[in-house]
Amino acid sequence: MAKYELPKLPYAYEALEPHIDAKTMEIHYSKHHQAYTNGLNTALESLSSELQNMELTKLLSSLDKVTENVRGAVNFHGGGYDNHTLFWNNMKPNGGGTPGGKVADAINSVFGNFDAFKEKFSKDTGAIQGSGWGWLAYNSQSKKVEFTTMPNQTSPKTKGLIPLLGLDVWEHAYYLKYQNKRPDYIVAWWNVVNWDEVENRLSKV
Ligand code: MN3
Repeated sequence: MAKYELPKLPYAYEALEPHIDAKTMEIHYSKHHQAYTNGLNTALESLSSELQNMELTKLLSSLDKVTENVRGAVNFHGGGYDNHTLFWNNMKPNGGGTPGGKVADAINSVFGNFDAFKEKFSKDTGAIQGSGWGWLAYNSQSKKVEFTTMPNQTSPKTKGLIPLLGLDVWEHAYYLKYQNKRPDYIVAWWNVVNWDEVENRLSKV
């Protein structure tokens, strides 16, 4: 059985300062993401070899095939592993601004304009009760992008959606710097969004 490994962080812990502080990045990546990685590997041990060798995206969208006693663990740790991998890469130093290209077109056609999208994403992600994520995702049925929130570590892939841009609003993602002020973290986060990566993901759907 292949073991998942913590993927390399594409920049240094302090690279997203002042918007996301180095200590938060260090703990988030080296402790939390590592824990999801370990949890996924442990959960996989009790699966059939067919499921063990299934590509993670496919596994997350086929949770009904996973026996009930480990389904929750695969959903949580598999989602956590995948979500964070996407998250590190959909941020970069000196990011932010507004998207161009296909992403701009896709957002404008659904939300009207970028500001309306940003407002909805910020407000609804900020309003998640407890832990979860806000996502811009591609729906291959409607062939449009959509905004969705997901609880805990559940991946948008479990709903057949292709994640394009994710925002982690678990307290571990912001509490050291922003304490209870989740909306301030969200405002700051837009400054590190890597729109080139979002464009890259959309070009592959
Ligand atoms: Mn997290």
